[in-house]
Amino acid sequence: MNATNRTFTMLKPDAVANGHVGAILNHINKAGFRIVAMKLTRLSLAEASEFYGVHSERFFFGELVAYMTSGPIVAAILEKDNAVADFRTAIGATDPAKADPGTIRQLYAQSIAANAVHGSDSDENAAIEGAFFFSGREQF
Ligand code: 3AN
Repeated sequence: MNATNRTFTMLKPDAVANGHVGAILNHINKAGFRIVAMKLTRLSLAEASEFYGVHSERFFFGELVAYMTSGPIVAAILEKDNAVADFRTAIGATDPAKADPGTIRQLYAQSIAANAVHGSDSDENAAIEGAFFFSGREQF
């Protein structure tokens, strides 16, 4: 299957710390995504700064990097037809207060920074972000 059918996600430190990993993975599977690769890991400051480099000029960059390095995360590559767009729908708006009912962020997120999950915003970024965490032989 080619890259247009894959997206990349992270279950963020709040989701892991609050014990929501199982529920969120269940939600992801029930929404029709297959887990292609997955690991529990923790980002260093350098890794988080590189991963979020596109946001380096935004006012919230320091907070974002500090937050994303504050505890373990679950990184995963997901596969489904129309994966990037369908996963953005499944997670809901960046601000959980604005996320549609039944979305992952509405159900499990705390705030704009601690918003439970990351989802790639394009096929190109899905491929870049997946490769940031996983080699080809770690993808099933
Ligand atoms: P999304 O993750 O929905 O694509 P982006 O790309 O606008 O959202 O933002 C990237 C990440 O930066 C978000 N997931 C969020 O955790 C964080 N973020 C966005 N806006 C803010 C903000 N105003 N304050 C703190 N963190 C923010």
